[in-house]
Amino acid sequence: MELLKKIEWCPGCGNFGILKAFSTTVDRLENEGIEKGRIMVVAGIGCHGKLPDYIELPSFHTIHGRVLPALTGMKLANPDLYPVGFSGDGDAMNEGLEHLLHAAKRNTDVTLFLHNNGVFGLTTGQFTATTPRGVKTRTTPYGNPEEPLNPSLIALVSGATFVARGYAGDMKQLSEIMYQAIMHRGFAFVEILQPCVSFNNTWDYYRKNVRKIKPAEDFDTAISLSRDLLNTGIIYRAERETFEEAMLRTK
Ligand SMILES: Cc1ncc(C[n+]2csc(CCOP(=O)(O)OP(=O)(O)O)c2C)c(N)n1
Ligand code: SF4
Ligand SMILES: [Mg+2]
Repeated sequence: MELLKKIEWCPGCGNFGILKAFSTTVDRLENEGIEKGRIMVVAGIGCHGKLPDYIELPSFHTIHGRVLPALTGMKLANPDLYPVGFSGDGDAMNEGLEHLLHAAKRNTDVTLFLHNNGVFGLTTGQFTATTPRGVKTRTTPYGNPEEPLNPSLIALVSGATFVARGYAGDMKQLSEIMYQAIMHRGFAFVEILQPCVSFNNTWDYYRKNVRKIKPAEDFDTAISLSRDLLNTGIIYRAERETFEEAMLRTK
């Protein structure tokens, strides 16, 4: 897929890998007969939120933390769509955390990609709910005193029927995860480990430490796989009636 205009992310940002993996996924979906007009993109506010500016797909830039309500509305209004959201750790785990819990609980048939860089990037590096303990940021100059939230674990225990963790430095694996997530029937949640070169540069750490896992065969194993923040791959998938199916059935 053609990229639309000059990209404004900092050189070396992990978002480049996410964009590349997604554009490969869209090409694959198109080759398999899913027209581009059916893939609807929604982005939150933050550096991640610029992603739709660089791809040729119908898109909607929503307010901070509200990617999931927009995706849910789109799917309800037109079940033929494949609504795909891009959110940040601040966007999804601070401002919009409640929406993640409810989308997972409902099993709404949309996909959410969470760019987890452990900081509020666009606003120049304040700590977020996923910043690891001890990390120094603009707002935690002596080190973050709080334990971080684990997005994949939260999605899992809230009822998401597809949970995966990808890494911006492994576009091949990430693109395969993205494809599987978009094709999944039900709520698909993908946390993406995304180095922010300017405010939380985790490239070296991830390069040395991320590992690949195979999907868990049961829920308890999925819980323990998701607890290790360096495990990447599809963690869990299950079948359950979706929110839209339940809504249309009860109409
Ligand atoms: C309700 C609200 N609160 C705060 C802001 C200011 N704000 C804009 S972008 C941003 C940081 C976004 O961080 P994250 O979601 O992690 O995305 P990143 O920039 O790291 O990709 C914040 C706090 C806002 N726009 N709206
Ligand atoms: S501030 Fe961080 S997340 Fe934002 S574009 Fe730069 S490197 Fe990427
Ligand atoms: Mg962030």
